[in-house]
Amino acid sequence: VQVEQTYIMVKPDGVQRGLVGEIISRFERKGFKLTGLKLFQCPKELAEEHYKDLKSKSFYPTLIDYITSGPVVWEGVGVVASARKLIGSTNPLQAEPGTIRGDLAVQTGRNVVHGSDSPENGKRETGRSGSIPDIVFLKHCFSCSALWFKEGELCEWTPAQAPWLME
Ligand code: YYY
Ligand code: MG
Repeated sequence: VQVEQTYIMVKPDGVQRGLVGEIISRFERKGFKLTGLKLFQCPKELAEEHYKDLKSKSFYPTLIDYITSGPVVWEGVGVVASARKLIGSTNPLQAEPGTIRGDLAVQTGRNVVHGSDSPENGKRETGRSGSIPDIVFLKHCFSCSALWFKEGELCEWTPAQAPWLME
């Protein structure tokens, strides 16, 4: 099975509104494994690098102003696409009930959470990709740095529930 990483960020409005536990809880209950977590004040340069693909957009300056965050990383089988479904549409008014944005937000500019949009960006944002048991990969990933996590900030562990989640 292909293990992917995604970078989930509770955005500043989510932290201010006391939704960190609620949002993390949804990923925990789904069965994804937490591999890194930190509360972090995002410098402007990092926010600009993270959202560099959106630089030409009219909302870019307000987006950069808005982002200062408490990031978390999750990993699991197919976690990138699955996390995007749990999060819901970018515009919370179009997000389905039951999704994080559908349940907890009303405006695109205050949509409480970020999730990587592809395995490639999951790697760019967390510093990890590929299958965890691969020793060569582990050596590689622990020596590489990513946008949001430094070397040594991600954990390697086996959840006790693993055999009850996947056959
Ligand atoms: O991946 P996702 O967060 O769902 O949307 P993106 O298209 O990557 O945009 C990133 C971020 O920018 C979005 O979460 C809110 C903000 N934004 C905005 O303020 N106004 C828009 N029309 C589109 C996006
Ligand atoms: Mg995006």
